[in-house]
Amino acid sequence: MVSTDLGQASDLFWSTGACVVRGAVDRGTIDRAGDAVDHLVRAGSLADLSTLADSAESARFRAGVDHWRSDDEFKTLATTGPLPDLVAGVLRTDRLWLYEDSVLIKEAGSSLETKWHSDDGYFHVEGRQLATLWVPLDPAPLASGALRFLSGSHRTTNRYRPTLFVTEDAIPGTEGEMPPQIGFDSADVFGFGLEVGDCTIHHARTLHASSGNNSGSNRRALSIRYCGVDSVIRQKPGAPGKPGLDSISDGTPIAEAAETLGFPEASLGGIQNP
Ligand SMILES: O=C(O)CCC(=O)C(=O)O
Repeated sequence: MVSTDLGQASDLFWSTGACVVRGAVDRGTIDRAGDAVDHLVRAGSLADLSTLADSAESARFRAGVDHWRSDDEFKTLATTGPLPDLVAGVLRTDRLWLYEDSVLIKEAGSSLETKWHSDDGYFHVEGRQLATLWVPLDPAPLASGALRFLSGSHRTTNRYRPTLFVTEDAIPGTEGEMPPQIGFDSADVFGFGLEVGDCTIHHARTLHASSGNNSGSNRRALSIRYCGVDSVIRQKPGAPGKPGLDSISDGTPIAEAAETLGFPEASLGGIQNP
């Protein structure tokens, strides 16, 4: 059982598009996630995003996606224990499905920024209750590349085109407006320096970005994307696919689609919803 003021976090999330929850992820969960991530690194299973930006620097930005499909530890972390409870509490949903997990390691000294983008262009779902949980596995001051958010951007009616993440180039074949690139010192941009045990949760439509890692230590993070009960399938041309998606019609509620897609439903209940 985790005690944290999820009510306040939820209010912040719905008013600004993102929130921080401090001290809510226990050491055991962090250690298990850290071991699982280190295993991926040792196995050479992560992609090198730095190559997309033609970066020759020795510090790299490495990432991977959908580890839960091949490693039960990632599935357990994403669907049981404190992580899904925090997201369900903030989204105010009594059912929650895992859409995708990602591992993001920005090595110390990597100058690669994560460019401003919103997640919903990459997701084949739509709805109000869509969020990404970002959990650092190492201390993550803003200088290490903890996320920055554009306040209120989750309320936009714009649909942003997914990009290559570390460059402003759009993924070929995708649709939408190009996301604006915003200075980190702009008045509407906010972010949180994070300790191990803290996490941020942002709405799928919130514009967000991160700096290079100027902190002197590697920044490992787990990013987990979830759908609440009001989500429906909406295919986005050109966005990275998911197995089984072709057999599902747009508008199918997530509770129905999840069975065909194999998206696991989280076990909720460790934290009281606000
Ligand atoms: O870790 C990063 O630099 C970016 C992560 C991100 O944009 C996300 O998880 O949605």
